[in-house]
Amino acid sequence: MLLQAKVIVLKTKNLQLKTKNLQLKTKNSQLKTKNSKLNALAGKNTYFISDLHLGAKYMADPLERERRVCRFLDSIRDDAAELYLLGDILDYWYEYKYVVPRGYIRFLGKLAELSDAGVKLTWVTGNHDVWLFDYLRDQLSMTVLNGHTIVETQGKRILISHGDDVGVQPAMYRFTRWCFYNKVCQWLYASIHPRWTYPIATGWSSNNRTSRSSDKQHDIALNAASRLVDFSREYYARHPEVQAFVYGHIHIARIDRPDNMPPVIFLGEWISACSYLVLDTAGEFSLRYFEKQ
Ligand SMILES: [Mn+2]
Repeated sequence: MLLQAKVIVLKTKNLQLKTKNLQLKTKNSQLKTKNSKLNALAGKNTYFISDLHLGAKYMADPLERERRVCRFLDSIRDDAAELYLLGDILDYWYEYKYVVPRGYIRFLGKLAELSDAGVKLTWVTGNHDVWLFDYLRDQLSMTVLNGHTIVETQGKRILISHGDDVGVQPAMYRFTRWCFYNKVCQWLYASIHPRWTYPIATGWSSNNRTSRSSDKQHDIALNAASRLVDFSREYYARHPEVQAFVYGHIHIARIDRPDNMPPVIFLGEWISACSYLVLDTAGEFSLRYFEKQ
């Protein structure tokens, strides 16, 4: 009897040891994967783009623009550790529970390729691509952020935002933005057939861009830029650990270096200029233009 009990105890102990061994092996292989991912990212740059407005009706050749964006993504694939998409990437997008809008095939495929190649993707929603929920997030294994966030990349702490959620904004704009992000409003909107909402949303988006003269648009953008610099200054006073501010939204490509504070960077747009920002491994920012003509 005693011998039998001893055998059982020994068998159980053996089983426990085997389980522990298996757990250690799994942990080891997880660490190896993590390590190899980190090694693959070492020595690579961080890229930022915004305001591609893909699919916008007012673009002369939306498909050509999408192809150009794909050529850009190809060009950074082997050199990018991270890619930040700071909003208004798609001119209109609404993810329903069971279906998603048509279009953007090449672009989304290219993002999937980058993601599979190990490039870390982060998408901050803008005022045109608010309704990005779990579909693209899961399909592209990316992080989706709503509103301004501090991120750390290349050893730098950076505040990123599309630019529509910070600084002084008109009350009407703040109210519209609140509705856009409100779960009840989203549920009500999603319950209307896209046959009705799609033309209204895309028509509104295009009207916003084409109803004002380019001079007027430029004035509005310059005002918005100075409000964003003011916001950054105030934010930096409360959070001195921030080392840069990066915004989209205003369609101006510029690096501001105000006195006694970190740089404030505006990413520009891809309707005509095709600008993007690179943060290299030395921690230097540079604004560049893709296929500049
Ligand atoms: Mn915007």
